[in-house]
Amino acid sequence: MESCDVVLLDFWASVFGIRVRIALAEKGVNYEYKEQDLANKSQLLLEMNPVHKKIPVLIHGGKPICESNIIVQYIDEAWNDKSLTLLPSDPYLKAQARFWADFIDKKLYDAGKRISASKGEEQEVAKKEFIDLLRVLEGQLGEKQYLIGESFGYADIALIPFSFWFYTLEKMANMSIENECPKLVAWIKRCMERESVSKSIPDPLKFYELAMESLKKQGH
Ligand code: GS8
Repeated sequence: MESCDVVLLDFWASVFGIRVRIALAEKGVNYEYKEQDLANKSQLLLEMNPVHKKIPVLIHGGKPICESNIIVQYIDEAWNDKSLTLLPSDPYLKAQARFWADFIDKKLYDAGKRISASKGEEQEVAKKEFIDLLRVLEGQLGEKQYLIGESFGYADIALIPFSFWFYTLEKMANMSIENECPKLVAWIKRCMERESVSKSIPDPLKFYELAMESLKKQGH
């Protein structure tokens, strides 16, 4: 067999890696998945992403592309299929899709981490911040099927991997995201009906186990 032209350096529980897996599945790209040990980084990862030394990295024809949202945009252009584009072609809608993906990157990851890193009063504040962010995203969704319109795309791919955390955050902070943001949860269910999404997101219980293990290690 010819060696694979497309390789993904990833870590199974990474929300950023999940974005790339979804985009590749949407485009029907075959690739070799290489699980990385982030506590003991491979020579390949260090060579392919010498700046950030982080996964995900997509290697296409020997050349690396780094940063999940940039990788998703690359996939959209490199496997160009007019009937299936992840970014809208309209410049305004394209800018909107990028705006929301950027908002998710700047806010959601840290807000989620703050919930798991805190307790008591501090956790209550973190929880409120997180729900407020989800409400902003729910407002953008409005009555639409997807974040930027009626088709699944770039902004949805930026957000949907975070649903993998929800079970854990709900348990940790004793909350129900469905009660707080029912339309967003309906959107999650809609996205999960796509094979590209359901096959790319691992079982949320596995994330819970990982999170509990890491809290134990930190002596929580
Ligand atoms: C973030 C990647 C990242 O944080 C992106 O691709 O969008 N902005 C980047 N990757 C983490 C794993 S996921 O939590 C990572 O590789 N961490 C290793 C490290 O920090 O040493």
